[in-house]
Amino acid sequence: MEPRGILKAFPKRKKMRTESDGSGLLKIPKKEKAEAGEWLSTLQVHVLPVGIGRARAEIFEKQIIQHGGQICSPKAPGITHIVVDETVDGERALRLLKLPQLPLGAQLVKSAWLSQCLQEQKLVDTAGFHVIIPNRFLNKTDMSFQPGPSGTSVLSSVALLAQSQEPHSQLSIQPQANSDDEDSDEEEVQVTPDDLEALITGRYPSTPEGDTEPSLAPNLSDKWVCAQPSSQKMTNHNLHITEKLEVLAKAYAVQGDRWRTLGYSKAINALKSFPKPVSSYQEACGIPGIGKRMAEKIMEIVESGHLRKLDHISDSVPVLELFSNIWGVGAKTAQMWYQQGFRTLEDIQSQATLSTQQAIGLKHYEDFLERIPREEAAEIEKTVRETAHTLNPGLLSVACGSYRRGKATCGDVDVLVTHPDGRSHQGIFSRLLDALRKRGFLTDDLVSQDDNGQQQKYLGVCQLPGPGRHHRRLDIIVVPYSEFACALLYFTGSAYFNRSMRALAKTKGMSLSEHALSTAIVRDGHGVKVGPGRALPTPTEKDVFKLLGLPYREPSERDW
Ligand code: DCP
Ligand code: MG
Ligand code: MN
Repeated sequence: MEPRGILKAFPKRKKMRTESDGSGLLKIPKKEKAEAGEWLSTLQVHVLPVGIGRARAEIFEKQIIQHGGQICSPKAPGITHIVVDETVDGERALRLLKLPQLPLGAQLVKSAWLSQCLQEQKLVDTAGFHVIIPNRFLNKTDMSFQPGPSGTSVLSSVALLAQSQEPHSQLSIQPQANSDDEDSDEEEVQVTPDDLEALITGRYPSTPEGDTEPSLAPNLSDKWVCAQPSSQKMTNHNLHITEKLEVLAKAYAVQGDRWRTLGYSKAINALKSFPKPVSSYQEACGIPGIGKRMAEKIMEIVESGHLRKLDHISDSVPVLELFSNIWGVGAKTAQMWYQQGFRTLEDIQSQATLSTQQAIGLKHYEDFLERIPREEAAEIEKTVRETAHTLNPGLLSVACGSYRRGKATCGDVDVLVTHPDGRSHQGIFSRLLDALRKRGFLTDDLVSQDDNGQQQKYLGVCQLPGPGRHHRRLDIIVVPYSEFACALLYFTGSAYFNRSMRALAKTKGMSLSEHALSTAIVRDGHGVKVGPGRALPTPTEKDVFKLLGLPYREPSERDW
């Protein structure tokens, strides 16, 4: 097996300069001093990650801190706002927060409020963003924070309340200061509100700049990945730079620093699509998505062929990457294991507590890291198809994902199953899996998901018969024929292509999912969906492209 990424890039580790801080992580930027930009300084916020997702919650928290606010526990005295996902109602929020009632002085608000604040770079009125709490959960002395019929804001009084109290610094998550750090990361990554928006809404613009204008511009093809054939992917004129930045990005990723990972990814994408090798500092700064600190790093590589920062990557990084490569293990678990003193897969095998999925991931560690030759992927798809045909010869089975995009090797095999009569797909899911198990083809199950509308999804492990066969990751989805085209489009990807297409749909007042392309989506003033819209008839993928005003792209041209 070919080792991946950091393992390969860093055969020998040098000692990390900032190791003494004991965190084992890359340096953390100094907290910016109080400035005019601290427009959230009156806030003490708790962000409930449920529904929002850990990544977004962390970005919210960092933004709050960056703009002078504080992050606190839900029970902290002086808490001003508890931010929850749109899908979480008041009662559930309190249950999840383990609060008997809303704390005195606190408001329970939807995350859209925070998004809006960050987007507008100011404290936005919470009116219209409150989460309704049943009366019995309200703090009796504090009924005022329930949105009144007039919808008037109580924000200013909350702000005053917060100001009148001592800061609860022990509760806030402050980035650690690193006083002797002359090479601080401040401003190194440029993450704009557009990036936040991209993360928040899943809208991902094709340009590194983050052109999110909802225009139907004639130069559509310049702006959207989904409008361009991937064969026209530009040559990367800055490979010598991006390959180094990618190592850093990966290091941040395995350390769970999604913020910097995002910033670096953005710069990398910008460099990759820049039409010439970057040769000056001014030129680098002029590229949208690249700030001064990043430009300095770029110039260091251009001028010296090296990036000193790479010499100071924590010793933990290759180990974290080793652990993160176990299927089902994320940055959090990897870090926990590192902190518990584990350094090798043998340590994990013998001492770590593993979930069922992680145990399967560990068992097939090497196999899962290896890409599947296209021919073998075809055999796997054929096995699924033939087994499906023993249940019903009319079933349609298509290998999607990277296979359908024509790649020479695939990370896994993604098989879509449906039936053209529109109903015979029903009940097939479990029968198909049973039949595949009976043949000894499926060896392990990772996820069986039944609750995605009418679609069912299975993630597991298979092995073709005969000697020397590896265990391979297999994904199967069973979908109703009415959703075939959108499911096929989704499952063919790439993921980046999908994000672009969904974002484009949104700008046209439509919504694209693995189920349907819908129109007349009703959104409130904050871009939050309030009505489901009407599913448009899309018998084929071509119809989806057409309805979005896009030229049709063959699967091989969607390989962004
Ligand atoms: N997908 C998506 N968004 C994600 C993950 C997946 O839209 N976050 C869609 C697009 C992918 C398809 O599902 O192409 C299959 O997912 P895979 O993870 O199997 O990705 P690929 O098949 O594209 O690549 P690989 O060769 O790594 O399997
Ligand atoms: Mg795949
Ligand atoms: Mn897959």
